[in-house]
Order: sequence, then C-alpha cells, then structure tokens
Amino acid sequence: MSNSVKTIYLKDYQAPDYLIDETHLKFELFENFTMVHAELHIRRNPDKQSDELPELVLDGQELELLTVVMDNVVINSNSYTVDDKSLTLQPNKNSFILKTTVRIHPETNTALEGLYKSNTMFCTQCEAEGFRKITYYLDRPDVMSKFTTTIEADQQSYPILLSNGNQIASGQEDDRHWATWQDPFKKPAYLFALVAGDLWCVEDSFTTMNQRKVDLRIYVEPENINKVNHAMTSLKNSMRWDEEVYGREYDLDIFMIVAVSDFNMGAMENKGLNIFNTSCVLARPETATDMAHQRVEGVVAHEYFHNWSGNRVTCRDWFQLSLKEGFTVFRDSEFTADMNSRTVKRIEDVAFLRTHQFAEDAGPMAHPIRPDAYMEISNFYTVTIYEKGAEIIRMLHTLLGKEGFRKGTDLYFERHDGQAVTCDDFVKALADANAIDLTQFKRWYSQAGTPQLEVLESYDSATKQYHLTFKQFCPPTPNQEEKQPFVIPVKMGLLNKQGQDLPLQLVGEGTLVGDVILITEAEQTFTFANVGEKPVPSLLRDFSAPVKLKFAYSKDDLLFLMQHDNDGFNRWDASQRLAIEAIQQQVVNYQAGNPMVLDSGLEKAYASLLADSSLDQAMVAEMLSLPAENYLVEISEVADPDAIHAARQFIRQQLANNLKGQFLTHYQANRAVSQQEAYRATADHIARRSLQNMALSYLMLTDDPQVLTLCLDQFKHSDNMTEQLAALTNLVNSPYESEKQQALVDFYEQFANDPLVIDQWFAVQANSQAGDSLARVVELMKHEAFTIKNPNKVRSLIGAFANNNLTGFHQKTGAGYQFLADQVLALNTMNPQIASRLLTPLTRWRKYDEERQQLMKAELERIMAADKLSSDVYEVVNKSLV
Ligand code: B3K
Ligand code: ZN
Repeated sequence: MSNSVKTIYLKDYQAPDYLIDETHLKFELFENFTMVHAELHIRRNPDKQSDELPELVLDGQELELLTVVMDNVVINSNSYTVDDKSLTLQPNKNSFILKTTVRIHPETNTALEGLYKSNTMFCTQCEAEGFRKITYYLDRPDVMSKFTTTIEADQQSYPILLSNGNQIASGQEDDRHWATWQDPFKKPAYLFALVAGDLWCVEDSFTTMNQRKVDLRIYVEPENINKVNHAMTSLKNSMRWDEEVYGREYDLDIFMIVAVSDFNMGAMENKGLNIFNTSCVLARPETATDMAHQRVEGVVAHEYFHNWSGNRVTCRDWFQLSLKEGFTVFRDSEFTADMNSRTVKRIEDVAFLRTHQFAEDAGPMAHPIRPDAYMEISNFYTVTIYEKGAEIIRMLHTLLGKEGFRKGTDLYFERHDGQAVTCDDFVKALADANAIDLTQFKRWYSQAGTPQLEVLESYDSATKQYHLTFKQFCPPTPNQEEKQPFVIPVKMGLLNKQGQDLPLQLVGEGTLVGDVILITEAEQTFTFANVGEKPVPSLLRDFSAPVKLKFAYSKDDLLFLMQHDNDGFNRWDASQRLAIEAIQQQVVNYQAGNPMVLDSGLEKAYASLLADSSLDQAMVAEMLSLPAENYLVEISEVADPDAIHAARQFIRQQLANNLKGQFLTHYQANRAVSQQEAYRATADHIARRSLQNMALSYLMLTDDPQVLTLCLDQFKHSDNMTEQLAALTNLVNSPYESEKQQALVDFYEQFANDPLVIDQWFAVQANSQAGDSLARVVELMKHEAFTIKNPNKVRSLIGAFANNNLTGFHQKTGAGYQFLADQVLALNTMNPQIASRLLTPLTRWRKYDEERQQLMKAELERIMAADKLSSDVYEVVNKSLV
C-alpha cells in the first residue's frame, strides 16, 4: 500500500465535471451493519463544457455496493467499475438521478472517520475525506449540495436522531423510529453529520440581532448532563461577539452540539450540528481545570465562528484549508482576548507558536500555510495551517487597521457567500475593500519557514538621529531553497530613560503607520529624528509578525523593558529572554561539568516582580514561568535534553530557595482567597489561582515539610480541579514517595467514573520527572481505565510522555523511541490519523546529538519497513527520512 500513495498537487486542480444539486440520504442503523441509500441529483458542471459526456467518478472507500440505479434503470455491474477508492460510470445525459445502496460497518470502524460508534451512540466525522466512507459521492469541498437525511433506528437504544438543519418529519413503526432532517444551505459533504443515541440535552435560546429566536441544544450522555453550562454560556457569548465584531448573524433556527468520547480531534463544525470531543464541552469546577474551561470556551467559539468562516464561505480544495482555519483561529483568539485578558492570551498563543510551529517550520514536514502538495490531507491539520495561518491574518488586521479589516471581511462574506473559494479570493476581497496592493504580502501564503529578523541600532547624538537596520533571512525548507523578502509589520516603540515612549518621527525612506513600520526588503534602514537620547527599542510589540527577532539587548535593557515597556507582551518577552540566557549559560556549565550558578539579575528581576503589588497577577505568573523545555529544545542548535532539564531545574531550585519568603506570602494570600470565595472561571480568579499554583510549584522544590503540609491540604481540601490537580502534579514530582502514591490512589478513587479526569491522572504520571517514567507509562497502558482505542487516552498517556517528558522520552538507551514506534505501529491500522500525529516527536530527530539521531532514525526506518502502512503514517515517515 505504501508505495501506491500518490502526491496531489495544487497546480493540478480542476473544477469538477459534475455537480450534485440535491443529496437525499437514508440510513438504516442496525447493530451489525448500516444500510445507506443515496439519491443524488447530478448534472454536468456548466463551467466545464466539452462535446463528450465525461465519466462520472465517485469517491468511495470500504463500501459494499449493493445496487446502482440511474434514472430508475438498474445498472448492472458490467456497466460500472468499482475499485477500492471509486465507482466509475458513464452517464448518457447531462442531468440524471443516481441512486445507490451500500452496506457499511460503523460498529467496527476504529479509525473514527466516516460513520462510527462512540460508546453506544452512532456519530460521524467527515472532514476532510470521511464522507466517502459513508456512500459513493463527489467528496470534494467545491461540490456543494442541499442535503435531506432520514435516519431510522431502534427507538429504545437510539431515541435521539439528529442531522444537519431542521427536522421536517418523523415517525414510528414497531420498535423502530425515524426522523428526516433538511439543511436549507448548500454544503460540501465534509460538513455532513449524523448522530443517533440515548442522549440528554440542555436547552437554551439566543435572540439574534434581527430578533430571530434560535434554539440552542447541547446533547451529552446522561451522566454528563451537569457539565454543560460553561459550554452553553460560551456559545451564547460567541454568537453575540460575532454579531458585534463581524456583523455575522446565525442563520438556522436551531444550533446543536453533541459531545462524544471517541474523537480524533477537538471538535467539528458540521452545519447546525457540531460534534465535539467531550474534552472540549464538559467543564465544571470540580472536574475541569481553568485551562480546560478556557479550552471549552475557545473551541465552542471556534466551531461556532466556522458557520461563516468555513461553512457559508468554504474552501475550493484542501490546499486552501488555512482560508477557514487560519481565519477562524484568529477570530477565536480575538474572542478569547475580549472575554479574558488580552495580554495573557497573546502570551499563551505566542509561546505555543514558538514552541510547536517554529519547530514544525524547521523540520521535515515544513509547509507554507497554503501547501502546494500533499499525500494525505489529514496530515495537514497542522500548527502551521492553524496557528501560523492565524498570525498571517493578524498581520493583515495590523496592516489594514480594525475598520479596514472589517470592510475587507464584509466584502469577502458578501462576495463569496455560498461559494467554495481560495486564499487568493480572501486576500483580494481585503485588498479591493481597502484599495491596497497585497501582492508581496501574499508570499506568506506560499513560502514556508520562519524568517529571522536581525536588527542593528546606531545612535548619533549630534544629529539626534536613531537608526535601525533590519535584515530578514528565511532558512531553506523542503523544496524551497530561496525565499523572497516578506512584508513584515513591526510594531514598535522607543523608550527614553524614564521608560516612556518617545514620539516616532521617521525621516527618509520607509513606511510608518501609527506605531508600525513595514519591512519589505531583505535589508532596510529606518531613521528616526528628534531622538534626544539613546533609546531602548521595544520591537515587535504584541508579536506583530511570526518571526525570530534578533537584537543584542543587554541584560540591563531587558530588565528595563521588563519593568517599563508599555506593551505587556514585550514585558513578558524581555523576562523570557533573560531567563533563556540564564538557562543557556547553565546548559554550557552542565555540559562542561562546571558548577551551575544562578544569575543574580534574574533573581533580582523575579524578586521585584513578586514585590510589585500593582502588577496584574496573571502577568506575574506568566513572567515567573521559565520557558518550557520544548521551547529550549527548539532554540538549541543541538538540543541536549539532560542538560536542558538540569539547567532549568537548577534555576527553578535556586529561585525557590532564595525567594521562598515571597513565594510563601503570595501562596498563602491567594490560597486564603480560594478558600473563601466560590470558584469562578473569570480572568481575575484564574489569574489568582495561576499565581498561587506557580508559587506552590516553586515552594515544593524547597524540601520543606511545612510546604508539603500546605500542598497536601490543597490536594485534599480544594473545591476545584485547578487547585487539586496542581497539588497532585507537585506531589507526583516530589521526593515524598508515600504521599505521592497515596495521592495517586486517592485521586483515582475519587474520579474513577470520570474519564476526562482520569485522562489528567494519566498525563500527570506520563509527565513525571521520576526516573522510571517509561516503565510507569508501560504499566499504565495495562490499567483498567486505559484503552488504545480512545484518542483522548492515547494523547494523555502516550502523547504526553513523548511530547512533554523530555528526559523520559529521550533517555539515552533509545527505549523511549522504541516504545513510541511500537505504539505508532499498533495504531497504524486501527486509527491512522492518531498514529500519524503521535509520530511528531520522532520527526524532530535532526535536533539532537548524533547518537540520539541514529536511534530515532532507526525507529523511523523500522516503521517504514512495516507492512501495510497507512498513507497518513507513510507520508510523515517518508518525509522525515529524506
Ligand atoms: N475542521 C475541524 C478539523 C477536522 C480535522 C480532520 N482531520 C475542526 C476545526 O478546525 O474546527
Ligand atoms: Zn477549525
């Protein structure tokens, strides 16, 4: 199979020969099989005329074809061809009705793509190419059709029958019942959804800006009915926000969300019937952390926003995926920023981008946000398409300004409503609405890699001129040696000695709009006039472009920016640069066998952060958290996992010892409030808890029995998961063996009936810094609560270990690599998408020393040599070994 995997190119795109105006589906659901009857109203694509009628090639996989009828004439099997990917027919008319019946097996579908079962319910996942596992179809996003769907099933086992749109009929016969749903909006097959099960729902309503009442329903399995309030509130907030910020109103009379336990990703935006991973819907204080609450809010918003950016205006082909994903991530991150703390959200997003997307951009799977080739589209739901895609949209927002951007999106939605379009169409709408040329900007769509932006300064006190020279360079990526200069908006300020922003007055060449300068050349100098003293530049404020900024800041500059910059993001960034420098020096000491030392500047900076009561607690917590190990890997030439871990840990330890008093004061003050006030998932409460837990994690390094008592108290007597899980995490990483074991047992007993909490329990152990973590993970795979068939379990145990447990995964014996490869092979046939995702850490082999490289490569080669590799796994392994 592996060598039959083909590469698909954007340049080969052809409009479809046929269109499907109407799609009528009937599902008969049974325990051992499902019958799917499809009636397709097909006609030739008027835009593609030729003399002869072309063949009709319908996509279909794993379908048992029973009948084919064209315009009421049964077609016998001599008149069509079927292979494992398609059904080919020769039509004799320009328009006709094609009816097919197929038998499928959702009950044995472990790939969780197409129609499958999660626990006892039936559900679907069709994006990107899952619909072809349901029936023969033109399974491509530029074929948009009006769907009518009838579902018939056993009444007792499946009392709830749902599909897209509005329910228009229903009935009952003996022990079976049926319901018919109709979606008035044309849509591609990837947005089709079906659910059948024994579900309960919470109902609410939303009145739109034009006073239309929309029914809102969130369906869950009965035991989860008390965990949907947060998702419902998030949904209503999202609907209001999209009206206020984008002028977008919801368009059906009903909006439904269904939560399922077995789901390959977070959620799916099917028209009117979103299907969610339970982890992105269910949240209540006792079982979900603050982070989980925020994830629910963000994902609910993301899927809801797709109703316009994705569904009403969809993608022409899958190369355009970022058209809907980048834009929608930008929309949801702005929503979250408006609902919570804007600066904290920006910090979190940038930390994520730098750790994960920069690493992807520097690795074998690097691709532009609009790729020009792929083998398996499922492999392209990446941090590049999503998160870098969102950064590109953010830059457009910066370039056009709030009003200009809104004019652009208004034109985009108006011009392309009901169409399947391209990234070019999106940029053109923005350009047309603002009469601006975005030709050069579009290089961000076609060139992969993270540009480096090196900045040099010079100050002339005689002329009072300050010069900044920018040099951009983008390293080569697979199939792209040379890059053209990007348009890079740099939001900036020049700080005087008092820490105030000087007015920016540009002289000579270059563009300055507000506080944003535009870099367009490979090398470019900007001159600022009337600068009375040598300033400290604050560059790339708010992280205005996804680049690696290099500027030779002195330690004093960084300390100064940390305290004075009026851009919160850059204050945090200065703290990170300072910490990185301190850690990297200790990496060198560790490797040379020299004693490690704590930089006094860093300690002083942390002490003053802790002493400054005027600061936002969330900001203090962000600034006190050292850069993640994974990020330290990403910025290393050759990453040494043991040295990185030891250096970072050493600094944490020293800070803990030296600033113990201050940490304790913050801890106790915040813990006291937590004990008095009921939990709320609001920004101020979250900020307080994150500082409290940050302080606790430092304090636990001081080996003080009194701190252990505090930690145990927090573990046992918290009314919320944020505090309880933080305490558990600290215990698991502590030297207090018996307390740790007891806490793990108690936690499991307390939450054994809540799979999402048990996922956390697995993850905490997978991330454990105890030396035997791999053995523990292997043992936990045999635990009664673990099953490799459930993606959440795989992610929380295997994924957490391989991605986050740096020293455990990269142990020198190669046992971590071998373990991961074994799991990839086990999942390859069972669930190719999950198998392929799990591979990510192995694809980064070039980052490590020669010995580890060999060990990692050997595992990739072992996977490559295996029988029957899925296209998903094949593509990633193949590209990683090139
Ligand atoms: N559009 C879906 C992702 C589908 C992934 C298919 N392998 C979720 C989202 O981005 O909203
Ligand atoms: Zn999305």
